[in-house]
Amino acid sequence: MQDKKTVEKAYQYAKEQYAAFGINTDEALQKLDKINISLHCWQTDDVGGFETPDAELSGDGIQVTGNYPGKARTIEQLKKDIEKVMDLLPGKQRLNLHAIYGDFKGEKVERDQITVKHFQSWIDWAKKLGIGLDFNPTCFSHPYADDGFTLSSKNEKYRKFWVEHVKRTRKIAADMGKQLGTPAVNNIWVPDGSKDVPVDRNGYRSLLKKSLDEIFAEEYPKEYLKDSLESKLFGIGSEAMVVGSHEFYMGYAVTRKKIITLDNGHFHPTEQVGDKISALLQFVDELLLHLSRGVRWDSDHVVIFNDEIQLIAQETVRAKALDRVNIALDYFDGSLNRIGAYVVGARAVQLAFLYALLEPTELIKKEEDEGKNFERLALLELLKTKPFGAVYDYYCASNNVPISEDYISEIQKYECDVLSKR
Ligand code: RNT
Ligand code: ZN
Repeated sequence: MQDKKTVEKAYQYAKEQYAAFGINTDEALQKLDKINISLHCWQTDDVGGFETPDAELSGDGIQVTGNYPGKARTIEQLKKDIEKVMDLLPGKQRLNLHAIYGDFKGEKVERDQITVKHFQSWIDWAKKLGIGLDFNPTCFSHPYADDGFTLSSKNEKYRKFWVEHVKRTRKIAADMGKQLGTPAVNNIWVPDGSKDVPVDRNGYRSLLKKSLDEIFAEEYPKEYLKDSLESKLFGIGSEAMVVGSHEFYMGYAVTRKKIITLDNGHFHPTEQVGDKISALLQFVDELLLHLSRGVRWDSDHVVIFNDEIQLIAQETVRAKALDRVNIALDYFDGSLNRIGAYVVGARAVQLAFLYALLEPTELIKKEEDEGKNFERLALLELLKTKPFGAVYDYYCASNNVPISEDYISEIQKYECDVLSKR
């Protein structure tokens, strides 16, 4: 068990260390506290959803591996899990729902028929917790997506079906935003693509553009709804071509004033998503981050405090863009305690943003502007061993959430008392 007095002492030391660089740790924590991470509901149940009891994925682009016991099988279980996660995190977070997580009460509701009534119990719950909601159409795990195309489908019946689905998700998200007093981001990701070399890339892309224009024909107030678009380089079953590539959505978002989603598992491994932030922010108002961890061909491992996440956080903070960058998690790993997966990932994101907020950027920039490259490198290296962990521990202590390794035993207890009984 961590002792609060020791944490306090370590914080005082850390405070002095950062003050020597002109950084005020209290102010950094105040800024960190304003960051609300949108927790993806789908790590609780391996992207199953509640359309039918015990819904299973139909293997069309989203694949989860692992069979760790205790996944959420009902809305009540999911809520309980998310509440537990939130209890183990300092600060206030949001919840990110997918359309297949509606409260359908055992009824079969087609995706082109969903309305806000299927999400009202979520909204009521979010209101009770004082949190915001975000939303996503689910254009996968469905027979009409089995051939690999949804919004860019050449089958007009299917294309229309998906257009209607996405239109409805925007309406529902706007309602969530209105009722909760914080805009809901509705993020559109479609798996559309082909396993082998197509010859009509152009045809598919013009269909996707047409569908999106139909979907966005209706305007909603910005205070209720924010629309975002997520690209991908390749996926399982779409190795040769993804219709919604980065260039496609970048062009679309810039011309239509939409938000670009950057999922850091969706780019070539040598590309740095952190580098894209200041580039895109010159042309779009906002970004949405889907923080993830790509490993070889998989884009969805649990986030850890690695170089990639650090650069993303640094570049957001350095660009003074915390109010223009929406932050969400996106990974699914069924091979470990799922509550643990959230807490490790969300804390890694908080640590990365804290690390960035504790950077004396102006000081380093001065060296950079004067061409003092050694001094810049030295400062960046020195920061790596400064006691930012002590600052984070103090943040946890002042939020009355488990400090440092104490969350491990809390999660073990939850597994024993709750998860193992499912
Ligand atoms: C898939 C995308 C997308 C999904 C979620 C479930 O590659 O990253 O964001 O993970 O919609
Ligand atoms: Zn994503």
